[in-house]
Amino acid sequence: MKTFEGQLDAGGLRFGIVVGKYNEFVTTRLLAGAVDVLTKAGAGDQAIEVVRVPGAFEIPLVARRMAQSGRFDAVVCLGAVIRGETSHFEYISAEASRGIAQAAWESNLPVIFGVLTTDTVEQALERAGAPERNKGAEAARTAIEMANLMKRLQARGGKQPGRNARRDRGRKKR
Ligand code: INI
Repeated sequence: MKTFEGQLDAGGLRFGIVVGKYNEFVTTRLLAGAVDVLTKAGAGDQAIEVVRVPGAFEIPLVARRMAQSGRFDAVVCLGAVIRGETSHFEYISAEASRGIAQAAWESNLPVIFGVLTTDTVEQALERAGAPERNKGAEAARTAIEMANLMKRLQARGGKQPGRNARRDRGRKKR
């Protein structure tokens, strides 16, 4: 039986990070956690590019653009959506998660969900603290593992779905 798994070695890999500025007191900690993991795993400073967006709702558009640029091996999405008094929370968190997943599908690249969705500020801070509980650090580890896994699967050969696989599905081959 053959088993494929991605290693936690970021050497030679390039990463895009999209981070929301909303609830910045949380997202700066997520960003620090992610950069720390990437750097310690061997990613050079030049191999990491950070783009700041207003809030979690804006993350998918930029994540997709970065993922489709061909300049990265994975894109890490970081944000903090904290439940308030209104249903705004539901819309933003649903769109962020759906859009991030879609960005991965449409670009055929790992686009990692590192967006906190919590009821309280305390819960958000708890998940943006120490490295072992930091959602940004976790997302970065996932990005490294997935980038390496995708490279392995690519090296194994076989037909890779194109960037526009979803659009092309059902189209007649000429
Ligand atoms: N954006 C967040 O990232 N987190 C939140 O908790 C949040 N809340 O609660 O409103 C939030 N709102 C802004 C949103 O992401 C967009 O930037 C805004 O709606 C403009 O499109």
